[in-house]
Amino acid sequence: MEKEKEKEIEKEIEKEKETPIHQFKVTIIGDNGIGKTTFVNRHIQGKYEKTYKATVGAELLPLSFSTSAGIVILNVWDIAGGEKIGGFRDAFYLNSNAAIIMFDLTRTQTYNNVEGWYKDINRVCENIPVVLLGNKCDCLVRKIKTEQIVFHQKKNIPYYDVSAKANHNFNEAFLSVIRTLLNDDSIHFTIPPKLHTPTVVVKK
Ligand SMILES: Nc1nc2c(ncn2[C@@H]2O[C@H](COP(=O)(O)OP(=O)(O)OP(=O)(O)O)[C@@H](O)[C@H]2O)c(=O)[nH]1
Ligand SMILES: [Mg+2]
Repeated sequence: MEKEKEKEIEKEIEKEKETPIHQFKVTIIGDNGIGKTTFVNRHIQGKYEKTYKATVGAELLPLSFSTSAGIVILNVWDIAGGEKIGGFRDAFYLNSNAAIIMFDLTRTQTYNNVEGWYKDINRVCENIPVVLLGNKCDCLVRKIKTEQIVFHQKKNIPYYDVSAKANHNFNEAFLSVIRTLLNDDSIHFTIPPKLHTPTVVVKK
């Protein structure tokens, strides 16, 4: 009996050894107060903040995903949007493998600034893969209509309406980042990421 158990443990260890582990650095940027910190912290590994506390400088949040291509660890650098584009952020951008650019669907100016953020990160990380997210789609005061969002079409990058509060398209957004990073559109989650309970519902 003991021997059987030992064998089973050995098998498990072997299986784990065979599971590939991929690690990437992902930087999330966009104006202040658009929900970057709230969004990345929906993943249960992250801490959960209910009140708005502006990020100071940058915070690193390692998020782990179980996928058909193995374990994918995204070291997400959540960068404060408060100060003007350029300047202190360059050091945080260095060696990013992908970027998430976010804007706030309830504030038009945050969408108008997307181009600036795109240029800013491309200055440091040339031709970096980017996924564009429009956050707060749970809000009834949505100011930017779907047909007005065209930046992703110009750049040929993925776009998702998301809501950090409703967990809306969280999985889709990160799966898109992972697929882009591993250059494989067939990748899927083998275990869905554990997320904090949504606090609002998105009306379809
Ligand atoms: N309704 C709604 N509010 C949200 C959503 N996501 C974030 N918020 C709110 O927006 C505010 C700002 O969120 P943060 O995540 O701190 O914004 P940030 O982009 O990290 O801001 P900086 O750190 O200053 O760059 C907070 O009050 C959040 O509760 C969402 O999906 N829906
Ligand atoms: Mg923040």
